[in-house]
Amino acid sequence: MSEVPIKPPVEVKYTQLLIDGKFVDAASGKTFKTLDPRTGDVIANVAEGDAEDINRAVAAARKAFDEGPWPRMTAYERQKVLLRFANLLEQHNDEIAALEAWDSGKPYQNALIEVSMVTRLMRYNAGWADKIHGLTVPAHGPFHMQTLYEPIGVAAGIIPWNFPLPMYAWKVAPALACGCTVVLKPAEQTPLTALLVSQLLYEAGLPPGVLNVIPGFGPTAGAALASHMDVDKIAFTGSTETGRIISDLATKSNMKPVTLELGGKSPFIVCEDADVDKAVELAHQALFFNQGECCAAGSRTFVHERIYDEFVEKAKQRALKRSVGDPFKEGTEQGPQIDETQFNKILKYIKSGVESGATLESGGERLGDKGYYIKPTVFSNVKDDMLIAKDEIFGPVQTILKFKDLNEVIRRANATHYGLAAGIFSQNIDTINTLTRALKAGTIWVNCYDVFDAALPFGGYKMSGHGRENGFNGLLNYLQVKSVCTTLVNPAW
Ligand code: TXE
Repeated sequence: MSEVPIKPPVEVKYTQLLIDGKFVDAASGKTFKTLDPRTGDVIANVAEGDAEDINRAVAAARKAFDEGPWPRMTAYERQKVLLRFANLLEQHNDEIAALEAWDSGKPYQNALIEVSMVTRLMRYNAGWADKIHGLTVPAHGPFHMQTLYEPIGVAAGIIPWNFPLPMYAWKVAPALACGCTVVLKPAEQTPLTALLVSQLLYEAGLPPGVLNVIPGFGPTAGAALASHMDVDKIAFTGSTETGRIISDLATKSNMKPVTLELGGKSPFIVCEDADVDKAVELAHQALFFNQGECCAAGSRTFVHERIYDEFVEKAKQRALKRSVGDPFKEGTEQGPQIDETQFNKILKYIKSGVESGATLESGGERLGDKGYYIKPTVFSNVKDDMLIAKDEIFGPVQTILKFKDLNEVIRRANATHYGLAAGIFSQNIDTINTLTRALKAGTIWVNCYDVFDAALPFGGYKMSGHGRENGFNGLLNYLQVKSVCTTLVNPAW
């Protein structure tokens, strides 16, 4: 492990589809370009999977599930493979983080932290492998009743580009721990690390076909996966619009169960009693972390009227100080946005914020003339009905809203179709308890934000999705519960 971050060009070792344990070209022979968000330059040409490749991958996963050995290996054997993989992640963490930072634009140091989160997540799920077991159930009658937990079968994952490795791990780790086989489609913007780490998983001893990775586009490869009759379960993270499509495809094909983790417009509520400096810093991180490309971003900063003006001035000063630049430069807090589409979408929202009468306190434009950098942007005097307060911007744009009392902020915070997360900043236990219970969101962070843990379930209320990932709840997505009832010949014994 080097102390100096590896800088691009990192060697791009794998650019093909991974099917049945081997790297192969797409059946069509087609490739697509993955780009460096710092410049828009091509990093590599990657095999472009489509429906035919999905068929090949699902067939390999099906065979690996139906004929084994993976689901029939002892849980302890499966656990050992996953633990060896976690060790390999640690040994290769520089290389993996550098490739991730290059392909996604996130600061290298953050990518390094994500590799360590993924390592922990692998170990956590590996730990469950030999602890998943059913119950003996008390019967009303002369029967022996029991439940068996069985792997659900071939599990599919479709993941986004904002956290390519954590999203990979959220789908792959519980599925493998339960004994499922997997077909994964990474986002077209960030296909590289999924291929690199999957090769490490095979080096750790995964049998052929247990994990298949098909880079490609949503409407082709993704849709083929969601509608495949031989896929038994699908998990998706991405936009609410695409989540709806995937849900429809799953229902219209074989009604496979779907886990959806979708968009958000999470409130971050700064109460009257808050230490303003601390609240400003946390609200800043809650929004600007990962270039603002975060499903859980605290993207509606509600501030009590008594401290509102001071908060706005300090939030502006903090945003002006945020260091935006090359993800590989020491101290960089914010890299470029992922691609031109997201870059233009964010600039459009900024324009709409200005046009709708919000006050632009800082930023509001691109930084430099190369790549997809955007200056940290702060809007004050934001009203609930403005687009910037309603839509998921998914960029470095903080919107600060004023509130007077608790009931009002509860009503306004909940007045959204989303319900992924919420933040509370207060020292008052009664205020905290009231808000914690009243806010309709899957995760509530109190005096902290963006704290994720392999053991803590994550997922959304309302149109932020359904199902939970992580923790034991995450494993349940990949298990069937079978009830077995056997007649007792001699119930007295
Ligand atoms: O997302 P998509 P996009 C939000 C965020 C962002 C917006 C659009 O607001 O600005 O979504 O981003 C695959 N069938 N989030 O267009 O389309 C696609 O190939 C099957 C929030 O990148 O949801 C990729 O692998 N699959 C989010 C994945 O879906 C399809 C993270 C995500 O892409 C498909 C990312 C189809 N028809 C964006 N169309 C979060 N919750 O964290 C696309 N895909």
